[in-house]
Amino acid sequence: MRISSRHPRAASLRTRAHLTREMREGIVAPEGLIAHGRGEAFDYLLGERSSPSARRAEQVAAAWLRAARHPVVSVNGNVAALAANPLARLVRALPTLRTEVNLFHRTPARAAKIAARLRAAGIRSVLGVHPRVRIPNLPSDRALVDRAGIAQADVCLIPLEDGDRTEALRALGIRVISIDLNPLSRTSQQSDLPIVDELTRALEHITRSIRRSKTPAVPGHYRPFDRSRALADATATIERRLRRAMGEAARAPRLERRR
Ligand code: PTJ
Repeated sequence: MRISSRHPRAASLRTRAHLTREMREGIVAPEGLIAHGRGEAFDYLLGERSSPSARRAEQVAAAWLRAARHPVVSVNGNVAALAANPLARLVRALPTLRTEVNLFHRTPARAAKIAARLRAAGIRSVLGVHPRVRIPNLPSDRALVDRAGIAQADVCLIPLEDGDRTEALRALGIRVISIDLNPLSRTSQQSDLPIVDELTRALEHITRSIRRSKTPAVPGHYRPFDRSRALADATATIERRLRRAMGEAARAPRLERRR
């Protein structure tokens, strides 16, 4: 399908078409399309831009990743399809960051395809294709982790995650940084550092902040972060935008009914 660049939602339509192709290729799970729709709805409510509060969270995330001894980013089908290149730039900016494929709807073939996609983007070492360790008390395949990756992580960046695993990672003492446009999701609510922003924007901001940092990080020293404030800021943004839209709707002239 040809998408006219004059269409007011051309970028959104292109992303949808891309994800649909990636679903047919076996990178994205069918459920990933639904997850994307949910994300888009929240991005719409948040104004489709990174709020000052999200930008602050992204700066602290950069500092935490730099301060970590074993930072790991967890990658699912949607993340590989939407952000393989931004992820590769992040890994180049922070070579200690390990990349691990971790899937909810796991098949060996899908894990291998996603790893190949990440390698093609320039990430040389991709973990999680043959995971041998299980996170305790987690029934889904997301419990399967790599011995050299999440199994020894101290800070884990988890974009588009589910709440159960966020809780399970925290129970292991891992600091969790989430990227999720829904401030009400269990992931955002459970995360140590919830970034309520769109995936590709968030990754670019974290990478930029890492590149700009001048002083070396002190391993194991983490800047404090007010997670409740970050979540309250995001819900306040949504509330403000909805109130404004309701005011505008009330002031708009009614269309005359044709008889
Ligand atoms: O590839 P798999 O098999 O691991 O499956 C991945 C999905 C995404 C299908 C799986 O993790 C899932 O079902 O996720 P959920 O529970 O739907 O959660 C996804 C969350 O990500 C939702 O809260 C969305 O609002 C959010 N989200 C979706 N797209 C984006 C996003 N957040 C930031 N940026 C996005 N582009």
